[in-house]
Amino acid sequence: MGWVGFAASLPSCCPDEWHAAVAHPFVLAAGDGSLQPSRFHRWIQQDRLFVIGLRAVVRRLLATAPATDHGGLVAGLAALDPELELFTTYAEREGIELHVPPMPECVSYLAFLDDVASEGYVEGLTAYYGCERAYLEAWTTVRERSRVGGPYGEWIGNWTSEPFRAYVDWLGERLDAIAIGLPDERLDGLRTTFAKTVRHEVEFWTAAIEPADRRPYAG
Ligand code: MP5
Repeated sequence: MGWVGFAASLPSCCPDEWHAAVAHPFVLAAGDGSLQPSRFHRWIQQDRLFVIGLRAVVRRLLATAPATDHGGLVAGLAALDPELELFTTYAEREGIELHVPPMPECVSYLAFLDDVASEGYVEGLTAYYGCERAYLEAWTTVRERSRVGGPYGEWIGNWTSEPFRAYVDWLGERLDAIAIGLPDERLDGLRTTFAKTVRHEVEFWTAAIEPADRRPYAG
């Protein structure tokens, strides 16, 4: 067996959380088209707010990034503009209200990412990598099962595109390049950060699929 890089090894350090995130009932139901539109709309509202917050997190990462990582992160930041457009045009088309307050799970996930980014670049990069890798893998899983032209196809396409996969792989390479020089205790801390990130992903999906009547704040 070949050498497995640090980034690639991270999911196997928290297998239960990872499985819960990448095979979450929300994303599986979105993939086979059985997800109720009201649940999907709720997630659209919240994920848009998440992406807006994520922009600020990436800017914070950029402030401490080594020169080698600037160009890639700037490109990643720029890719969020068309993604936000996709949210807006979809919401207009489907009549989804975008002026809603963020759900607590959105607020706490963003606060976590911001805290981690303020600890240091490699910590922030680990969490950002976990956030993006979880989306890539979750939507890739459902892509394989989804009906062509299902109701949520454009979203599946957004997070399974070749450029997106290449970006997530690049983040992993940058993480590996730094991790190789770190002591074991520090690597253990990064594994914990990754696992916490994945737990936030699970909580976000779960909050989006829970019945709206139990969660009045999301509109
Ligand atoms: C992503 C996302 C992926 N949109 N929402 C959550 C809750 N986690 C991860 O990030 P991006 O920047 O949209 O690819």
